[in-house]
Amino acid sequence: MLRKLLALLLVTAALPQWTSAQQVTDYPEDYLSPAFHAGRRNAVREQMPKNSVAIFFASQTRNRSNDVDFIYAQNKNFYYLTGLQEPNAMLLLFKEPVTINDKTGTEFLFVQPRNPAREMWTGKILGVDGVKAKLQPENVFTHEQFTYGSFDFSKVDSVMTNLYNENILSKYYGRSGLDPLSRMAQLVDSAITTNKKPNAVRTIGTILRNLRAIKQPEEIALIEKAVVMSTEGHNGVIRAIKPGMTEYQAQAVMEYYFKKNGAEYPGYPSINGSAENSCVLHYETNQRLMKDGDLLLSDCAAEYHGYSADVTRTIPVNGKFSPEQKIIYELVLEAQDSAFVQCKAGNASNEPHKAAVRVITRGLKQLGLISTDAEVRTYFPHGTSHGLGLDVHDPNPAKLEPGAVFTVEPGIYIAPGSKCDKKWWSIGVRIEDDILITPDGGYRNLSAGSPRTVAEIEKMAKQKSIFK
Ligand SMILES: [Mn+2]
Repeated sequence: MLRKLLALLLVTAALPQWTSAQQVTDYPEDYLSPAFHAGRRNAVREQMPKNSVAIFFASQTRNRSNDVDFIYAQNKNFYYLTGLQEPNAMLLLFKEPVTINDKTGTEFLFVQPRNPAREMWTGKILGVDGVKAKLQPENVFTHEQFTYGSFDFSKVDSVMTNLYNENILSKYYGRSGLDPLSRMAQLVDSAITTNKKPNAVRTIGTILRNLRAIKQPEEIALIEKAVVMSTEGHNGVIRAIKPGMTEYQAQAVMEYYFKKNGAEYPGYPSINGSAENSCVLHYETNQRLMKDGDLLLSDCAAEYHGYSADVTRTIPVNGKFSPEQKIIYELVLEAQDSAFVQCKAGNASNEPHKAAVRVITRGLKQLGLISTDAEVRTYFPHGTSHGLGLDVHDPNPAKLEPGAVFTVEPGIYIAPGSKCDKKWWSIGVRIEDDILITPDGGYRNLSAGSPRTVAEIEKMAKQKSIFK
């Protein structure tokens, strides 16, 4: 009996501990505020040319198969400017005030109307009143209220539209024309054409890129939360991993921590590549059985309220690096450390990359893996940094300044069959951290909560795991 009780106690102790450190109310409340979005709209408008209008479309739903859609993902520029997480919507931002449907102003948001029958299946639609109350834009209408002639384009010299990935209107008016967003795009197009200004469509991408490259304090707070969820996941995997686990089980451990902490999604498909798969930069299959002596390259991070982290750790499956793995690992680590030194305001944003390349080139030459500088790209074929924010690959300023958030992620990948001694084969190493440039002339490593050195990783690998 006592033994049974003891066993029960042990089982109970091993269960995951549920806490709500992130959340004390029924629903999360730490979203970006209406004032944040209003501030971003003002910042866009300030940079728009005279007599211009900027048009932003919400993302549409996308079908996965039969009657099942992909999980909805809002267009990030639209989210940045509105906070709205629904399809079938359009934002018009005017440089100067205009009158639409008897309302005069510079901001007009058209949204999908309430639909009780549909809401019973797929959840609440905010509708005009809900959007007004929750997001507080200047003027809100249903998308049905956007009709041809509802406003006069003749005073508009330039139409600036969407996105830095999808910056052409034709992307929309080439569609079926049946959904509300497509219809709105057609009406905008007709209005522009009627106005006989066929060359007046410009991209708004540059303005958005420049604004999004420097993060506001509210954004940094959300990125930090996503990063902490991610480092907790990496630490969970370092403790849990052992020979006989599969790559997808390592992924399950990782994503358990994301969900436990309130992340809506992974920020990108989780990359869990062991042995030869560690040499595939964006390996997402995650199907292999991991063995004694393998390395696991785990590039995984959480997304929280639209903001993504991006963290990579490379760890030995059996808890201890082999001599060859350690040599390559510590070369990548040295490259990352020397890249960190270049993370300061005023530096060009490619300085960290140059520093990392210098270290890896020198190291691979010393090991006899390459003989010329140019060959470094054989084993280190990617850049060291990209911006991080609403997109996992977010804009980064050309010159670093306070508020810039970006990755530092050098790597070395020696695939089987590489022209070198076989002892190096199947060693793929990337170490990736998330850096914030601070006003004091330095930086903060937001992902410092997960170990990077060989000694620290091997020590953590010996710690208890709820999954072992
Ligand atoms: Mn990255």
